[in-house]
Parts: sequence; C-alpha cells; structure tokens
Amino acid sequence: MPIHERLENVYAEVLARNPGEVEFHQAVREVLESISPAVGKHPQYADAKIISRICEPERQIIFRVPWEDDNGEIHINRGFRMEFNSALGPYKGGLRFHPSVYLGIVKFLGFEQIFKNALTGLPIGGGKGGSDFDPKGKSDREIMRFCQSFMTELQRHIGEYTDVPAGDIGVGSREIGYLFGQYKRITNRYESGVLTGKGLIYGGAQVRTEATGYGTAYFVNEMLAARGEDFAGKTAVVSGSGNVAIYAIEKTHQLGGRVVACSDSTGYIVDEKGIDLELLKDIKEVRRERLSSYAETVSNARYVEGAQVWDVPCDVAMPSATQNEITGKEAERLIRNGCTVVAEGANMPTTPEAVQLFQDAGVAFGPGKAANAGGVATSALEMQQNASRDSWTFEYSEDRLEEIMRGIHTRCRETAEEYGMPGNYVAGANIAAYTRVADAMLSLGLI
Ligand code: NDP
Ligand code: 2IT
Repeated sequence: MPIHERLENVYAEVLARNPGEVEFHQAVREVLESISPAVGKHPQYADAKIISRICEPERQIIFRVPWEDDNGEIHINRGFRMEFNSALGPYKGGLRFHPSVYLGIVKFLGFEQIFKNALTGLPIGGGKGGSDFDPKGKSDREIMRFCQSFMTELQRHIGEYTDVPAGDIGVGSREIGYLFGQYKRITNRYESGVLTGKGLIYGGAQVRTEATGYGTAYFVNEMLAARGEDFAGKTAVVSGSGNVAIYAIEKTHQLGGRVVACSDSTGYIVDEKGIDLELLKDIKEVRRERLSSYAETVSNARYVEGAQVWDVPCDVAMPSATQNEITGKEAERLIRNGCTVVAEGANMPTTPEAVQLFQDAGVAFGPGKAANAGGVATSALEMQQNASRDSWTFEYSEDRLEEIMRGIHTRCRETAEEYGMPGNYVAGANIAAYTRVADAMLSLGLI
C-alpha cells in the first residue's frame, strides 16, 4: 500500500533520524501505509503533525548495567527504556532480555505498543525496554544480580503514574520478582503498581501469566466466527514455546482446536495427537530445559532440528516467538498447505511481504497489535487491582479478558469496513488505534 503524500516526509525523517534501525523503520512504514486512507477524513491530524510527533519517542533512556557472574567475572550490558507516548496513560510495555536487543528493536516494540495499548481501550500509554543480556545458561543467582543492577538504574525513571514495565522475551515472573524486590529496597515503597506480571502472592493478578496466549486464541476464535467457523476439528501450529506460545496452545485446546507443533530457536516438535501441555509446561516452566526433551519423552512425537515449524501443515498459524519469523517463503508454504487464519501472538513476526501474500490469498490475518493485546490489557487490569488493593478471581479476570479481545476484534473489523477495506485487520487496527491516540494528543495541547 502506498504512503499518502502528506505522510511521505514523515517516513523520510524517521529514516534519517534513526539510521540503521530497520525494525523500527518497518513498524513505522506499516502504520503510515495503513493510516493513509484516514488522512483525507482527518486533515486536522496532519495539520497538527500528530504522526510526526508519535514517531519521535517522548524520552529515550540508555544505561550501563554492570554485573558479576558466579566466577567473579564482571560483565557490562546495555539497558534501555523507551518512553514513547503517554497521551493515554503512563508508559506501559514489557522488558526484553535477549542478545539481539538494540535501539532499533526497543523502538519498534515501543512504537507498536502505543497502538496496541490504545486498541485495548484502557488508560495506558506506550513504552518498552530491555537489555542485550542473554539469560540462556545463566544461574538463578546471576539472573538475580543482573535484575538488581538493571533496576538500580531503571528505578529512577519508573513509577505507577509514570512508567510501568512488565515481561517480554526472557523476562517472566522470576525476573519481575527480582526487579520488584530491588525497586522496593531502593525506594522504600511497596508500590505494587510499578510493575505488572508480578507473582500472585505479592500483588500479581490472576490470568496475567496466561493472558497473551489466551487472548490470541480468543482473537482467532473471533476471526473464525466472523467467517462462520469455529475451532472444532481445526489443527494449529504455534511457534515458540515460551509464555505466549504455551497459553495460546492451552486456550486453543480448550476451544476445541488441536495444536500439533511448536518450536524454539533451534527446532520444532510435532505431535499429531496434540501437544501434551502438562509435559510442555514442566519442561519449559519448571525444568527450564530445551524443547527437544519433549520428543525424548513422548514416543509418537518427533523433534526436527534447524528447520522452520511452518513446514507443518495447519489450518491456523499463531507465530508466537519473535519478529520477522514468517517471511514470504514461509507464507507461501502456509498458504499452499491450506492455512486460512494467521494471528500474531508475537510482535511483528510477519514480514510486510508475507502479510501481503496472506491478504492476497484471502487468509484472515490478525496483526499482533490486536491479536496479542490481551497481555498488556490484563496488565492494565493488574494495575487496576493494585490501585484498589483488590484481587479478582480467575474466572472474573478471564471473562474480562475475553470481553476485551472481543471488543478489539469488533473495533478492528468495524474500522476496516468504515474505511472501505472489509476484512483488513491491519488497516482496522492501525486506524482505530491511531485516531484514538491522535484525538487524545489534540486534546492535550502541543505535547
Ligand atoms: P519467552 O521468552 O517466554 O519465549 C520466547 C520463545 O520464542 C522461546 O521459545 C524462544 O526460543 C523463542 N525465540 C525467542 N527469540 C527467538 C529468535 N530470535 N529466534 C527463534 N526463536 C526465538 O517470550 P514470550 O513468550 O513472552 O514472547 C514471545 C513473543 O510474544 C515476543 O515477540 C514478545 O514480544 C511477544 N509478546 C509477549 C507478551 C507477553 O506478555 N509476554 C505480550 C505480547 C507480545 P529459545 O528459548 O530457543 O530462545
Ligand atoms: O508486547 C507486549 O505487549 C508485552 N510484552 C506485554 C506488556 C505489558 O505491559 O504487559
């Protein structure tokens, strides 16, 4: 899709200002293309340079994170926090610990988060952070020391009304616990609302662990319903085997589908009977082992090393590992194998070329901003519970999540129709989110 001529200079400026940050360029380009049909209807946004302002983070924080390993050797990592947009609420978004993290990754994630959070309809702005620290192979005490050093700097920038981090790749409830402990120690405040994804015994919320994956499966359910179908009898493939993947599998099974394959960064497993979730959880969440252990335990399963999980035929695909994992080649394979629904559990796992291929082939495509928004939405519910010192039941929280996902799906669909692109969830998500952020920014004066 071409970029509207009134927005062309915005993209040129982003490229010039953020050299080499290719993931950020990709995320911005998709939004600029998607909102182009809205430019004529809302000239006031372009007049006020809203999108140029949104593309420039409100604040960028980069810091040194020194830490000591178990052998007494000193390591230096780089920490980031991208406070991107606070028009709708405090900056909100996860922390990613992965060796591939650099400024371009944190910016793309922070930028996407603005729109995702707007789509939830909840009062949260957009932000993201992380480090190029690699948690793989580190002992528990090394993880703790790293988290403490990371928070020693981060604590001066965050707060329940300012910026509220959570987890992402490499950051789960163990890391959030160490981060919260250090925040509490330094600030002398039991400020529950400063982080989400906390453990249930110290201010965490029911369903937050499950929320992103559950939300993605709920979103697929809505996409199927919009086509007069449901999960019954359908096979699904999920990439990754982390937090999002595990709970996308769980909810897919509960909704009547069968997930036959999932992956990690070294390979994938296939289990035609449907993934045994209790075993998968034990391997990944308790033992913290590699996925290959699964095939060593289950006789009818096989582990395929060094290949893409998208080789496995399926009706529904839920990429839930990392960015740009489905390129044109994988999209063609999925289409050829009969896949009709793709929903992004991960952030930007599908390249622009692959998205186009899906849309041209009539595959229903749910972008991450919409399909994985259940995680951050439930984080906002955690903030709500923390603010009122309350805690809700699992059932009530899950109902709220389902209702939120249904609302996001409806918003995307109706907006796509309103702008003459029925069935285009990418356009629907971006335009609906953009107009919400833009209206808030206009109301707040020149910010
Ligand atoms: P986890 O760290 O729990 O799991 C990540 C999974 O993805 C692992 O199986 C990992 O394999 C795989 N993976 C990570 N990086 C790569 C890579 N470069 N190449 C191949 N595989 C990779 O993370 P989450 O499940 O939390 O996050 C997964 C995705 O979902 C990310 O895109 C994240 O931004 C997104 N997301 C997460 C939310 C959350 O609430 N956690 C909310 C919304 C989106 P291995 O172990 O081998 O590295
Ligand atoms: O990408 C995401 O939405 C997340 N990693 C979750 C963010 C959050 O604040 O819960």
